[in-house]
Amino acid sequence: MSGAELAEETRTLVAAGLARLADAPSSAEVRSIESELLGKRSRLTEMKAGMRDLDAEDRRVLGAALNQARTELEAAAAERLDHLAARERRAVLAAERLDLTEYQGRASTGHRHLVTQTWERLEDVFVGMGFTVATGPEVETDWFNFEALNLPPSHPARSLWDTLYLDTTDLDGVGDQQLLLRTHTSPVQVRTMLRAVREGSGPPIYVVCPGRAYRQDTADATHLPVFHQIEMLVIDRGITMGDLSGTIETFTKAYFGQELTSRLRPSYFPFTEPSAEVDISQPDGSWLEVGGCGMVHPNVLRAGGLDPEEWSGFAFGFGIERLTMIRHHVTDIRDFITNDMRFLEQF
Ligand code: FA5
Repeated sequence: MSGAELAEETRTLVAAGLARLADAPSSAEVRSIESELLGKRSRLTEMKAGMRDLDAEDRRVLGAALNQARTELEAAAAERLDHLAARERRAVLAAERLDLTEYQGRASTGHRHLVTQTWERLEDVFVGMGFTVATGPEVETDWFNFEALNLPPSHPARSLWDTLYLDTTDLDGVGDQQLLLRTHTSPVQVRTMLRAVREGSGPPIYVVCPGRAYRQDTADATHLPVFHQIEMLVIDRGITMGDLSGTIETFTKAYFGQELTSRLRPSYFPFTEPSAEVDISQPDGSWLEVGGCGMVHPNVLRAGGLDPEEWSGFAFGFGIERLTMIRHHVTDIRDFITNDMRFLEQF
């Protein structure tokens, strides 16, 4: 074959190669076409090797054609690789794209968080039952959180609450008071008694105290390190355990409806005697613990400035998140704090 004929063949090979490269669906395919066309065993390499048998003029014509073929095919392969890389990048970006317009045009007023809604509903239910609402600080003294609740410093039951203590060494004016983040809303019991005595407004005392509590608990399906409780305190003359269980059952029906019921399981809290754990029935027949309760211990009445011979009372402390979980069939308490709109919008 003459140099001109061979050069013609290179142009046919290049045209076919360019068409295949333009359609190659992936970068792997581009590389395989490239090696098929330009590699050691390709027709173009074979032609190059055969050049030594040609005369000078044919060799020049074929040499130029082979150079041209290699340049064109390599450029086309590089261009196709660039194109595919850009397309893959676009696909990744499209897959990771967040559609922020999803929330455009919707009512943007928002609404109260489900736990806040429960907090407010609970206040409504208890106010409807004749209670007033009291509050206390989230940063507490060791005395209110523990000692006044019949838990002196060395009491082993302190380990029931994994407490977050505050380092007060650099806080002028605090003195040697040990400050902590309250582990429950029970310190409000003693604060309320002392205030009632100081102001001459009671007893009788019928209050509920909702608020935040803190523990070194690791988050799991039923625990958070920061959560909410609602405390109830009743102090009057001749209060019995029957009043306590009756109040809890009245509350259960008022808050959850007639079909749910409560039960008390004997338990231990240093600030109540006797003490019980409160469970509420679930629609599937199981029971979920929502809090603790009991008759106010005489030492707690004394810390609150009241005479245990004259006054008696009961108290309970419920987890607000747990009550919310039962009422709204939430199975993982962590859903309350992850701020996933798909969860929040349901309530
Ligand atoms: C108390 O905190 C007692 N102060 C309750 C009490 C009050 C007893 C008055 C007697 C008289 P306890 O540690 O069991 O008890 O917590 C009460 C409820 O708070 C639990 O049943 C649960 O509903 C809720 N709770 C406790 N820890 C967590 C937590 N880490 N995350 C979410 N809820 C919690």
